[in-house]
Amino acid sequence: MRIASADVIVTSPSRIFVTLKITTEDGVTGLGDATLNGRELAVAAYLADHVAALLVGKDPARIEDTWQFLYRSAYWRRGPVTMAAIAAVDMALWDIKGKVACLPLYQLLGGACRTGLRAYGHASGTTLAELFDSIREHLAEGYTAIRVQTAVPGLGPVYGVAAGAQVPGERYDYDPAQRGPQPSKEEWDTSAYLRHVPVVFEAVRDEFGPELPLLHDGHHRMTPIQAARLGRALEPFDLFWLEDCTPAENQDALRLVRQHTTTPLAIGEVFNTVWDFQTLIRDQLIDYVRAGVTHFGGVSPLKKLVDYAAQYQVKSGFHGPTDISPVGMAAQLHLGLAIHNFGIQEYMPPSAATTAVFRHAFTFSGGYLHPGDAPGLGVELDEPAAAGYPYEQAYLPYARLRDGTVHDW
Ligand code: EZ4
Ligand code: CO
Repeated sequence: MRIASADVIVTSPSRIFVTLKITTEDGVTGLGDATLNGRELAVAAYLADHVAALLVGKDPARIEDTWQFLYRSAYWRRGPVTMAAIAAVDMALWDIKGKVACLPLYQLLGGACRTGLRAYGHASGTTLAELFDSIREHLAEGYTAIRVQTAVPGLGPVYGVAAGAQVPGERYDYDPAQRGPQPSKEEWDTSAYLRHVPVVFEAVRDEFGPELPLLHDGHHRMTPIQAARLGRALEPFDLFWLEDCTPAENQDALRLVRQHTTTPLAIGEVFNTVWDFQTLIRDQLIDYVRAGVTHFGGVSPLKKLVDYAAQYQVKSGFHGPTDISPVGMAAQLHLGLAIHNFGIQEYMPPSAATTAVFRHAFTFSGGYLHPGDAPGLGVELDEPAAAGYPYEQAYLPYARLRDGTVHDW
């Protein structure tokens, strides 16, 4: 069996998704997610202009060899564009292998280690009352773990807080990218944030009790000593994790944070390879890896990462906002079901429009996700429906301090 074609589909139902479809000579198709929020067309061009022709005529069964060929033959390694492109190929080939074997991907990865994947949802509010309502809505939907983000007094819109009333059934949660030719500007003040977050968690614990697992995303905003201070201040409120407390480039920053706090630490949604995690895992500076299958080169390298992490009792917390398409989400749900050191899965339900384009076998019920038992990834792309949502430019916001200095968003 040989690969006959590789096509790139860009569609924008509720947000932009880039999908690779590989078709074999005997008509089996595999899907891969290549979505890179705010830089989608760069990955589409990488695939269409440089990778598609390299795949034609190759054996789709040789997943690891194809991965190594794309990673090493490009010479210029790593980076989000390259690794999202390779990820899409890897996922599509796993999808084909599963369909040929008539097995869901998790069976090829060793079979289920659990009955379902515990998910956490994103609660947010500009006021405590709004936040409490949002937490209650998530509990009513079945979530058993909740990420808590709020506005900061004195600042305008900030990361993680739903922008306003959402259309019921369309999207109930926060999608940071906004359509238009320019990224929107948000104001930021880390001192105001550090004063406010412990107040919020104390109020949430008072209202919801000690047992509900709570998470928080610092979104790369703090210096190491600021992160250490926040981690320590949050210890009485027993967080499941504090995520991305410092910018991702400097792995040693986490050493300083770790020396000061027992709040569990999660990092790495923007990481592209195991090398970004090497020191963090080996020196036991974190508790959860936040890599997502789409930005980490696919299922094959993510499996290697979690196997390495397992030696140090570090668990998975795969990145799962809606800028991972249903194809990418399905792929990492199969992996999460099959690994021993699964931690938790971030989940924002795809909108009705997205689900109509990407018909998926995975389910969310009673707070738990399951990839389903359809062969391969269990996602079918409705191409006519996808064509009804052409590309519309969108960018993530960015942040400036009060004096105008650009800050990590
Ligand atoms: O802001 O994926 O934990 N989740 C996150 C996400 C990121 C988006 C950026 O595209 O931090 O919501
Ligand atoms: Co995050």
